Amino acid sequence: MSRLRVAIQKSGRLSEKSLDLLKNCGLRFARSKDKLFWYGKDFPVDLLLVRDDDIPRLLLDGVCDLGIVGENIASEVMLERNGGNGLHLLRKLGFGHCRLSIAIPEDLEINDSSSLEGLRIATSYPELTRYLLEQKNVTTEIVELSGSVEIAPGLGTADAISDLVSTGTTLRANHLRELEVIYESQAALYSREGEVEAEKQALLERLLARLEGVIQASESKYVMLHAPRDALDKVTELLPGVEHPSIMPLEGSDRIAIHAVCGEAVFWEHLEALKAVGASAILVLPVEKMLS
Ligand code: PRT
Ligand code: ZN
Repeated sequence: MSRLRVAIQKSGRLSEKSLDLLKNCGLRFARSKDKLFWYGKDFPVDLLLVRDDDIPRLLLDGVCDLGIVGENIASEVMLERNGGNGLHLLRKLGFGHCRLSIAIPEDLEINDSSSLEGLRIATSYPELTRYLLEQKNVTTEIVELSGSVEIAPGLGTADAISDLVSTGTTLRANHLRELEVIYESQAALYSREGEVEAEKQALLERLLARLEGVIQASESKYVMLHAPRDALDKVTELLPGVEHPSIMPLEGSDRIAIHAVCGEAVFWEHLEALKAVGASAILVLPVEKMLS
C-alpha cells in the first residue's frame, strides 16, 4: 500500500506549527530513535524532519511527496535548481509570515529600489533577490552570505541588504531602514510538479480535505445569540463571513435564536454592533473540526 512522505522543519520557526497542523488532521506518529523519520500510525503518512533549506530539494529529488516550507525558500531553490519551476504550491498555511525587504543604512539617501543600480546587496537569498530586482530593471552586485546579513553594511562588505523581516526589530537594532518590500512569504504545503500514482493521489486528496477543514475551523467561530425577529436581516449582515444562519423560535417570545458559523474573525466591535441592533445573550465559540 502507498504511503506519503512529508518533510517538515526539524527545529525552527516553522516546526511546531507544521507538526500541530498535521496532528490536528488526525495524524499520529511513532517517533523513531534517530528522530529524523516518524512513522505514521493510523494514516499512511510518514514524516521526515530536516533543515528547512533541504525541503525543496528533497521534493525535487523525489525523496518526499509533500513538504511544509516558507515560500521564500521554495522560490529560492526553484530559481537555483529549476529556472523557477518544479514545485507545486498546494496550500498557503497561514503561519510563518514574513517579507523579503531591501534595507539600507539609515543615513543613506535613497528612496526607492531604482537607485540601487550598481550597488552591492548582501543576502541569503541571492537567486530570489537577483530575480526580483531584475523584474524592476535594477542590476546589482549580489554578495551571498549564509547568516548575519544585517551586519554587512556596517562592516563595509555591502551597501544594502535583502533580508527577511517580520517585526523590523533586527533592522532597527542595526541602524538599517526598510526601503522596499520585494516579496511576501508564509509557510505553504508543496508537492512536486507532475503526475502522481493514483493511490498516492487519493491519499493526498484525503489529507488536503482534512487540512482545509483544520485551517477553516481555526479561522471560524460559532456564534449564538438572541435577537428581535425583525432584526434578522441586520444581524445577518453584521455577522462576519456568514452565509446561512440557523433561525430558531424562542418559546413565548417575539425574539428568535440565531446560530451561525462565521468564516472570518469576530471582534468586540462586531459584538457591540450586534447589541446595538437588539441582540442579547451573544456567545462566540471556537470550532474544532469542519468538513464541507
Ligand atoms: O535550521 P534551519 O535551516 O531549519 O532553520 P533556519 O534558521 O534557516 O530558519 P528559521 O527557523 O529561522 O526560519 C524558518 C522560516 O521562517 C523562514 O524561511 C521564513 O519562511 C520564516 N520566517 C518568518 C522567518 C522570519 N519570520 C524571520 N523573522 N525567518 C527568519 N527571520 C529572521 C530574519 O532572517 C532576520 O534575521 O528574523 C530576523 C528578522 O526578524 P525581525 O522580527 O527582527 O524583523
Ligand atoms: Zn534554514
